[in-house]
Formats: sequence, C-alpha cells, structure tokens
Amino acid sequence: MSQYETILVEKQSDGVTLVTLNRPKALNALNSQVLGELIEAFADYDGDDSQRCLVLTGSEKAFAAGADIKEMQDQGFADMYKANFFGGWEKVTATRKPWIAAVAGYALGGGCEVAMMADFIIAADSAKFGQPEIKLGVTPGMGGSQRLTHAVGKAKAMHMCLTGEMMGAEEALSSGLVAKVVPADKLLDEAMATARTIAGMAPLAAMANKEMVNAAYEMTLAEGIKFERRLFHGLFGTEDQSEGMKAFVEKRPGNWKGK
Ligand code: CO8
Repeated sequence: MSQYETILVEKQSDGVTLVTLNRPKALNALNSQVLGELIEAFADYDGDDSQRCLVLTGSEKAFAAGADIKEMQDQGFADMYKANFFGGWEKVTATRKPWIAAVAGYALGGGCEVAMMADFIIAADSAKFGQPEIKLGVTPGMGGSQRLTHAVGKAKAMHMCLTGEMMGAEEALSSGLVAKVVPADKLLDEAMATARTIAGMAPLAAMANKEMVNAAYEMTLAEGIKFERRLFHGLFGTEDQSEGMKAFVEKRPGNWKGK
C-alpha cells in the first residue's frame, strides 16, 4: 500500500516497482509535494535489494503537463533561489538502479524533463513531448534544454524550446528521444515486461551498464572507454560474473546473487 498522496507505489514480487503520478485533476502537474514523494519512493527503491527495476508512469491523458504553474506563479527570484526550487530532482537522477519512463499523452515542460531523466522512455502512440515554457515567459528549468539537445540534437531541441511546439511519438522515436513506441493500450504491459527483463539480469551488471552509458554524457571518448574497461574489470570480482559465464557454458539461466 502506498503511504503517499500524489503518487501510487506498487512493489511487485517480480522485482519491479511501479510508480504512478496521481494528480489527475491537474494533469499530474509536478509540485513540491510530488517531488518530495518521488525522492522518497526512488530512494526506497534504490535501497531495496528485492527491487531491480522501476517504471514511472502517469495517466492515459498526461504523463505530466509540467511543473505546477499555480505553485510557481507568485514566486520571486529570492524565493526560488533560496529554496533552490526543484533542485531536489538531482536526488531522483542520482538513483543508481535502472528506471524507465512509460509516457502516454502530454509530457510537457517539467513532464518532458522528468521523462528524460529516466534511463529510457517507452512511449504510447498518444505521447506528446514539448518544452512550452517560453509561452509562460520562462525556460526549461529541470534539465530540458540540456537533455533534449543531447537526445534529439540542436535543431529540433532549439525549435521545440523556441516555438513551444510539441513532438509526437513517431517523431520522438525517429529523433532518438524514446526507445520504443507502442499502442496506448499496450503501454504499461510493454513497460512492465521490459522492466521484468531488466529485473532478471545480474543487478550489479545492470547498475554498471547504467553508470557507463551515463558516463558518455560527461566524459571524453578516451576517458569513457577507460572508465568502461575499469568497471568491466571490476565485475570480474563478483560472484555473478562467475555464475553468468558458468550458466552460459552449462546452457541454463543465471542464478544471480547481486554480489
Ligand atoms: N500546472 C498546474 N496546473 C496545470 C498544469 C500545470 N503545468 N497543466 C494543466 N493544469 C491544470 C489546468 O489548470 C486545469 O485545472 P483546472 O481544471 O483547475 O482549470 C487542469 O489541469 C486540466 O487542464 P486543461 O483544462 O488545460 O486541459 P486541456 O486538455 O484543455 O489542455 C494542456 C491540456 C494542453 C496540457 C494544458 O493543460 C496546458 O497547456 N498545460 C500547461 C503546459 C505547460 O505549460 N507546461 C509547462 C509548465 S512550466 C514547467 O514545467 C517548467 C519546469 C521547470 C521548473 C524548474 C524550476 C526550477
């Protein structure tokens, strides 16, 4: 049972945690309470050895229609700066275990930015991504200008940020913003099945794969390749490496210990 008010959290016995944004009347607008609850739920997931992949989703109509405009509208610079408003999202992106965003409907502003914080996005054919902050007289503030540019390149990112226009699911797929597009009524099944596949892998290898792919954003090619090799070498100190290779030779699935 969930102890939260703005999200639903369901930990399943197959090692997959499902987190659903649950402010339907506000199209899942992201306010400070949502952020606080997500920080807690993600930290709990990261520290729970029984859970090996997480899916974050919204509703059929909206993954999230952005940061909560009503919460922000009367804030001044001093309030935002002192509170480091929304700086807490860095705690969500610090999650070391894998997580997937399953996006249907609107993923706008902060909603698009949160989806891009995930390790990858699976989209329904109804998904619409956008950074419409310019229409409110502001800019993305949770990483959108950076992650979108990394994902789809300067031309499309600049076009989206300057016009506020949305990008549909098929274009998001061909542009590299999402990993897969499925019919809307199959979204959760597909995301959960993918999460179960990941949850069935050796947990330390999953964390290491995530860490090294993310390193590609931060490092030069030479540094990244060295980092990859060191992590790869490091996994030869784990029981799961011996087990994984033994299981291959014996033609059976690996029995992972996470050590
Ligand atoms: N914030 C607060 N409430 C919202 C938001 C939002 N972002 N989006 C929708 N709602 C509310 C509406 O106000 C409405 O509430 P009410 O019924 O009380 O009037 C309810 O949700 C339903 O919305 P609509 O009636 O507008 O539904 P439509 O189907 O007509 O339209 C849209 C759907 C197109 C998604 C429309 O709601 C919309 O344009 N929403 C705003 C999208 C937007 O501009 N998002 C960007 C927000 S700014 C942002 O995310 C910045 C992030 C960086 C912050 C970092 C700080 C450091």
